[in-house]
Amino acid sequence: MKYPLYTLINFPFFTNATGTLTMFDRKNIPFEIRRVLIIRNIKSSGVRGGHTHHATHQILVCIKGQCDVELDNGIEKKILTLNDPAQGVVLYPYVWHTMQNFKNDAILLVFANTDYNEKDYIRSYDDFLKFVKKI
Ligand code: T46
Repeated sequence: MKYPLYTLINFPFFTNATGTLTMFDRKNIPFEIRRVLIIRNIKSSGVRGGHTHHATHQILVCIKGQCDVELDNGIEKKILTLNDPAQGVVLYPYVWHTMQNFKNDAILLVFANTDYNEKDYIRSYDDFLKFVKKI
């Protein structure tokens, strides 16, 4: 396997009497950010993702509510529950990822290291399995 199945990043946070501030700084982000996405208004029965990328690295953070992310490198699978705005999961290329079981008006924040390009996506699971055999 060229990439790990996933990596978790713990971001620093600071709580005082009036609230909590979480810092996403370049010391903790292992790539240069080219895009930031927010995914919100997600139906609890919704399923997002269901694809992978040729080149894009991303960090997925559930900044409100909760969701499950299933990670699959064609050999190994892992389901992580995300519900901590100070914890991000790195989504590597050629790791199929699917987000579901959204709770409490979940909001996802995603950092990506590429410009948007639909050609970078693999949206067919069968194609994904063919690619992972080659890398
Ligand atoms: C991912 C997960 C974690 C754009 O126009 N620009 C963009 O930068 C992106 C990411 C998407 N779009 C358009 C393409 C689709 O018409 O927004 C629409 C929804 O995209 P998608 O169905 O890919 O959304 P998700 O939530 O399934 O996946 C997103 C990211 O696309 C993807 O990179 O890994 O979040």
